[in-house]
Formats: sequence, C-alpha cells, structure tokens
Amino acid sequence: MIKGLIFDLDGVIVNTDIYHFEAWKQVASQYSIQLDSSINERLKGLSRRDSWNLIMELGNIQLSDEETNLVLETKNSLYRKELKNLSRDNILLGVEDFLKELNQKDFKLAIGSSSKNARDILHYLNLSSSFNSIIDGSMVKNLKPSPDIFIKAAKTLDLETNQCLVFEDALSGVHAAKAGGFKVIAVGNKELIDVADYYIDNFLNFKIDEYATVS
Ligand code: B16
Ligand code: MG
Repeated sequence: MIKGLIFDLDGVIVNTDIYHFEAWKQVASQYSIQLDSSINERLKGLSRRDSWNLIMELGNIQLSDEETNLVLETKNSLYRKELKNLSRDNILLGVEDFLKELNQKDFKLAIGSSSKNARDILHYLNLSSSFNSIIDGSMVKNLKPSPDIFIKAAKTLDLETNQCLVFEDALSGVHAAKAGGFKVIAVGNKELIDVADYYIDNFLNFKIDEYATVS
C-alpha cells in the first residue's frame, strides 16, 4: 500500500532545469564547448560536479581541481541569479493542487533532489511546508544515479521502499529509484517511458487512488 510520495525537484515540481542548462551553456562556452539539448537530457539529475565532468569529457578537456572548483562556483552563482526571479509561474502544471490533495489525504511527502539549492528553491516558492521531509544533495554522499537520496527520503518518512512512489524527470533519477527498489513514475519526459514503471505528462488529472496499491 502506497503511503509516501517522493518527488524529484528540478523538472518535476519546478522548471528550474532550463536555468541549470542556461548556466552550463555559459560556463561551457568559456571553454569553446557548445551544449545542445540532447546533452541537457544527460545532465538532468546529475550533481553539479558530475555534470561538469560530463561536459569536460564531451569537450575533451581536463582542468585542475582548483579551476574545476572555480567553474562550479561560477555555474552556481549564474544559476542562483536566475533563481531570484522564481515565482509560482515556474511551478509545473498541476503540482500545487496535487500537493494540496495529498496533504489532505494524509500521504507523507518528501523531496529527493540532487540539488544543494533545493531548500532555497522550495522556500522561494513557498512550498517547503507541503513536505514532511526534504533530502537534498548536501545530505548524502552518493548522488543520483545512486539510490541513496531516495532511500534516505523513505527512511525519514518512516516508510519502507515498497510503501513509496518516486516521481522523476531524468534518466539518472529513474535509475536511482529503480536501484533502490522503488516504483517510479516518469514525469514529462517521454524518453523515460520504457525505463520507468509509469509515465505521466504532468500532474493534471493524476489520480493517486489508481496507484495506491501498485507495490
Ligand atoms: P545544484 P534534481 C538536480 O536536481 C538537477 O536536475 C541537476 O541538473 C543539477 O545539476 C543537480 O540538481 C545539482 O544541483 O547545482 O543546485 O546543487 O533534478 O535532482 O532535483
Ligand atoms: Mg529532475
């Protein structure tokens, strides 16, 4: 019986994924690396450092640790500048009503995000109080595709894996959820239809009761 729902943040609750990509494009262009949208799909869900490692691999460059750290700081400050303009318009379709419904029905809710900015984002959007637990990229050692974030989220909800559903928009996140033994619903990314257990375009008309006994 499903009692808890674990949500990825970027790309599931809020459309910050476009801001990540814009910031990466700017940083990569400094090294003459051009990023296209197929690369963005591969970056989604990865930690900041893993994202940059992938970009360096694609651009066939290597940087010292010191310069890498500088790049990561620059990317984060470009990204955080964009976050200042976040408003409720950035919340994805159907999310607010769905969260309200789940809170009323006494489901336990968690965020399981690789982002170290997750708490700030939820605060800017006034959504923090909708969740019983927020697990972000600063709270576990191994980020997605490792299952640690989702396992920790389930633990803090005091639930077993098979009592939770995970919502994800990224391949790394779907792999993370599956590796942890969770049932996973892919949101808004049709490329995940074959790897996830279920697929939805968005949360409009999502009927939680239809999934209550899936595990
Ligand atoms: P930060 P999620 C992930 O968040 C993003 O999808 C990914 O693009 C980003 O690199 C990662 O967070 C780290 O974010 O730089 O803010 O720590 O999708 O797991 O909610
Ligand atoms: Mg995501």
